[in-house]
Amino acid sequence: MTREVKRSFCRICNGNCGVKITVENDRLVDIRGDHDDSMTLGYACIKGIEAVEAHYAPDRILEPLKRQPDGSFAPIDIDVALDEIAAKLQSVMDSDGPEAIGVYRGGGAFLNNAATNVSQHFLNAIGSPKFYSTITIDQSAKLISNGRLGIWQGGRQPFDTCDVLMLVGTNPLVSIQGNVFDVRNPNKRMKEARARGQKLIVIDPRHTETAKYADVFLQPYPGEDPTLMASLLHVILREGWEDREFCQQWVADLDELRQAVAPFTPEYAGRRAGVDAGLIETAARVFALESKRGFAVSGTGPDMAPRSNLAEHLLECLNVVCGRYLREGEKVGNPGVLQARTERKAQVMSAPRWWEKEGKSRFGDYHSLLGDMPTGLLARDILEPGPGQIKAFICHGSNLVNSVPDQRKITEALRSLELLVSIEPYMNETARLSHYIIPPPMLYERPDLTGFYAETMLCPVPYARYTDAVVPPPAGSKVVEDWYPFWALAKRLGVTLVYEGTPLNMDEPPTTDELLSIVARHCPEDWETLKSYGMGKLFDDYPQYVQPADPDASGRFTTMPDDVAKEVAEVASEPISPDRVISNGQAFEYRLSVRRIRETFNSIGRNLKAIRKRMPYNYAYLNPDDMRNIGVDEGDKIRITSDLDTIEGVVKADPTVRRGVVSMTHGFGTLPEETVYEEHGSSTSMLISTDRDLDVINAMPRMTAIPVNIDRCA
Ligand SMILES: Nc1nc2c(c(=O)[nH]1)N[C@H]1C(S)=C(S)[C@@H](COP(=O)(O)OP(=O)(O)OC[C@H]3O[C@@H](n4cnc5c(=O)[nH]c(N)nc54)[C@H](O)[C@@H]3O)O[C@H]1N2
Ligand SMILES: Nc1nc2c(c(=O)[nH]1)N[C@H]1C(S)=C(S)[C@@H](COP(=O)(O)OP(=O)(O)OC[C@H]3O[C@@H](n4cnc5c(=O)[nH]c(N)nc54)[C@H](O)[C@@H]3O)O[C@H]1N2
Ligand code: SF4
Ligand SMILES: [Mo]
Repeated sequence: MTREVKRSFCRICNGNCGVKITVENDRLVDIRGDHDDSMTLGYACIKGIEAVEAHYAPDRILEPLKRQPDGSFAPIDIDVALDEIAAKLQSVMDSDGPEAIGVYRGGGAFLNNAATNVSQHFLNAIGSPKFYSTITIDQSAKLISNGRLGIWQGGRQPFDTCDVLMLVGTNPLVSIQGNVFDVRNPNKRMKEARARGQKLIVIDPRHTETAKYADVFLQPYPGEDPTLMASLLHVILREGWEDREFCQQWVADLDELRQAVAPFTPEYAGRRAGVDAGLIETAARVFALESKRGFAVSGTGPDMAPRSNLAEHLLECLNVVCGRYLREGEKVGNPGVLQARTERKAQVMSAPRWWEKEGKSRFGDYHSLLGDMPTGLLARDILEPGPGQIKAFICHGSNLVNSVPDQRKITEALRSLELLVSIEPYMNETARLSHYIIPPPMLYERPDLTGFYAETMLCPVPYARYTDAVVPPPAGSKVVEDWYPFWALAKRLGVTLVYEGTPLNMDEPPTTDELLSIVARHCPEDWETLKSYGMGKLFDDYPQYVQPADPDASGRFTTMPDDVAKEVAEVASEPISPDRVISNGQAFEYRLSVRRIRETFNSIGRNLKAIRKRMPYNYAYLNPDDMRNIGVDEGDKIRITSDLDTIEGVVKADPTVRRGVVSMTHGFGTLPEETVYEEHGSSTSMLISTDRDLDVINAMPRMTAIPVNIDRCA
């Protein structure tokens, strides 16, 4: 028997925690946080530690499968499968054009550097615009806010130089969201930041793990961030706490902003959002007057609520009016290691409004956003006949049935496809609807890099690390790397795959290492040198400083363009009914609020025994006072009903949840007609319509602040 300890890093989420892995006879036997990792300092969460079970779970797929007429799956040789898939794609293209072929990039693809963009390269090669991903059901409000407001080219002030952070609807101590916090061992970084004197303002309907450290905590109803952000701006501009010099130079329309937020007094916003008006004043004071550096930033809370684009816009206006950006001569936190550096100048790029120049969706006044079609309309794009209807679809690393809102509709759409291919390691509900399943190696079975996607945003320092595969795939398995089906299909269709700008040789497949070396082509050191740093490297010998503005720099932030002004006015004219929400003509007493849990990553982890022992299903977390009102005890089963559908949940008493809110995570449940709560949990996506309540531009569905009623199951 051989037994050795190897080092690598986890890639289940963006944390990239360094790990020490015990390997016996080419099998993982133990994973733990690596205290010698200079970035993550020994941190690893339960998902990372339980990755051993994930690699050898009974529902893992180890060879390509084809669905049979009776619904069962039979093994198929990979080349035969790819021949059949290519033939079908060709016939769909011949009859309906390339736009009848779509792909989806899910979380499983994002955390795999060699394959992150390959599905998009494939669509480019065949000439189809039908690229869908999780982005437009996540935080694409941030892109729209940049697109309408403008972008400061110097970037954000680095985390460790901030004396204040305002975190709105994000819980980085659990979600490990790098764009809002330093998540390299987040608990430790939090304590360090507190010791440095960094102030923390948290706005969340739940008194979260992160909120426990807050100096100022606002606990609003979900869905009231536009009101709250407008009110914070109201106070700052009323008191003259804005950075006047910065605004004079870089903001085109401060008076329009001042006028637009005038109705949003703290008393009004407080009444509407259910928070104390005095706390709104305090939050504004701590952020704008008592601190000089730092930023306001959000997570999925505001970005999944109704009017997410407006919430995000007004939130970023806080940073604009306070001038909270890096200035000329200051050092950029992470200029990027793997990605090409961008020019950092102390000036504004005027609102680019990319979508106005991009393709439109087939439905309504919605657009693709930097190449991403709105996932809120994916089911319609599959179901509704007409030119451009999607007939064949490749799902890369996503559990669409559980993750796309409006579960019944997306399930119906996937079932109607002429061809559905899943590149997926598990027999989950989406795989079960597929005609072909192509299983890839799991994370410790392939070489990889720390994340290059949005690296300057997600990692606070310029760091990169390579890992080799730690173990081979299980003996006898026939898995292929995630990128391979795309290369092999392109070859069969007679097109060249242009990979990150580099046309690939279509005679011989590349190796994953070759692809990773293309990904790393901008690294200041060569590929072999980068690989040789076993524990990775902090590339701090190559600093970047913000350059002066161009002498004729004419870009300005636009805080109140007409579309934003119209949305603000609409919010101001809405009737206030804090404890009763009217949605599509019906009255509701509660709002379902989105949240992450430590034990699962979207739908990943539900299949593991160790996880289910701790988290048997997705609980409905309720405030004990509300439980008394409804007449339920902990452990009772309730029905949660929105204007679309009903799901079940088992109640967990949670005094950290504000009254009027039920806090529940997504990613549980299975096919709608098969769901047994005790076995699968339930899918909150069933409660979300994609036929109505979509936000402007990106068709973002209402995924939090969902009006619901609750009653006890008999
Ligand atoms: N363990 C774990 N980590 C994850 C994931 C996971 O599933 N599990 N998912 C990953 C993914 S895909 C993403 S996108 C990120 C998301 O990362 P985060 O955005 O940090 O996700 P959450 O931890 O759910 O934090 C969202 C917070 O918003 C609050 N909230 C809900 N509705 C509202 C609202 O209307 N307004 C305000 N102000 N707050 C609201 C919730 O109470 C919750 O505390 O996490 C990633 N990390
Ligand atoms: N109701 C509701 N819906 C939501 C959300 C919500 O908060 N509430 N959150 C939304 C957000 S922010 C996101 S990002 C999406 C996430 O949506 P998805 O990306 O669909 O999330 P997962 O369910 O984690 O699916 C990832 C899949 O990738 C597979 N996988 C893991 N590793 C690999 C790999 O190496 N290769 C391949 N090919 N596959 C792999 C996993 O087995 C899993 O099936 O969900 C969105 N949907
Ligand atoms: S936080 Fe957990 S899931 Fe994320 S990288 Fe670290 S160990 Fe993996
Ligand atoms: Mo996400």
